[in-house]
Amino acid sequence: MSQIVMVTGATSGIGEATARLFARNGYDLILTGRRHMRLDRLQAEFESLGVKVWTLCFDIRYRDSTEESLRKLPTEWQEIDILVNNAGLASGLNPLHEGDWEDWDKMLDTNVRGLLCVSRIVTQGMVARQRGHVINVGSVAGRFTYPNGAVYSATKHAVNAITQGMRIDLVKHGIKVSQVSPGLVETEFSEVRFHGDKERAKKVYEWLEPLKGEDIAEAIYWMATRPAHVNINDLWIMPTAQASPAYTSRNT
Ligand code: NDP
Ligand code: 8X3
Repeated sequence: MSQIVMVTGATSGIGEATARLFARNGYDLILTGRRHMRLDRLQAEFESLGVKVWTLCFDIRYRDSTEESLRKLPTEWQEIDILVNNAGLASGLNPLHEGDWEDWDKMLDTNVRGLLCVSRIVTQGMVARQRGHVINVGSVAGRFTYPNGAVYSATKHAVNAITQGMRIDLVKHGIKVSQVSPGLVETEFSEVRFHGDKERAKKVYEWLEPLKGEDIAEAIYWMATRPAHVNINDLWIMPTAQASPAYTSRNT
């Protein structure tokens, strides 16, 4: 029987690449995001590979709709084997004293509260079955803070703490908990961070070769396919041209 993988934030970037890699390898997929047309397109693409797909369109910031979507999963989709907690974003890049309340709410509600809500619900089923694997998408910003990134960084430090805490709480139930912590990955991340300013977003990846969503997808897939007795706690992955969040080497 094939395993069920749920990827939150599957409509672009790392989540989309992860979903595509699992689909190519024959896993059944639950895909989430807010952009339903993209979810429909991915569903059609993956089903053409012979893979079963269920899509859930909801905003992870709202607990009621998140809970409702997950609780309404048809019985045959409820036994999630692997949860990839990927949905997340940065919004704004400002010194703390100039921070925007809305940006802060978006980041805290998506990256921390949203991840917690999905994890609580999905791991209840994993505990009942005494098996499962949760893979959280953290960031190098979960270890280092960089100028103007205090709040995004705080949310990813929280993901790091939640990952460690979940691992402790779930170890006696045979559930694996892993984290992948990427550096610069060229996705829609910077466009979202700069509120749709494509030109400014492009500059983030100029004069160096950033990671691609596929690079992180490969790491996630590798973590998910280790033998039963092996858990990968955390993988830090940066482009060769990046030494820390704020230090890169650019060929200008
Ligand atoms: P993208 O912007 O390309 O993808 C973000 C995904 O998250 C989209 O599928 C989006 O779906 C989903 N998402 C965002 N907000 C919500 C929400 N409120 N409700 C539901 N889904 C939501 O960025 P990345 O692929 O780069 O980001 C994926 C993860 O990787 C994030 O957690 C990010 O913090 C992390 N990361 C990214 C790095 C980078 O350099 N790109 C580096 C380190 C970590 P939709 O808009 O359809 O809702
Ligand atoms: C995204 C990585 O360094 O651009 O989590 O904030 S960084």
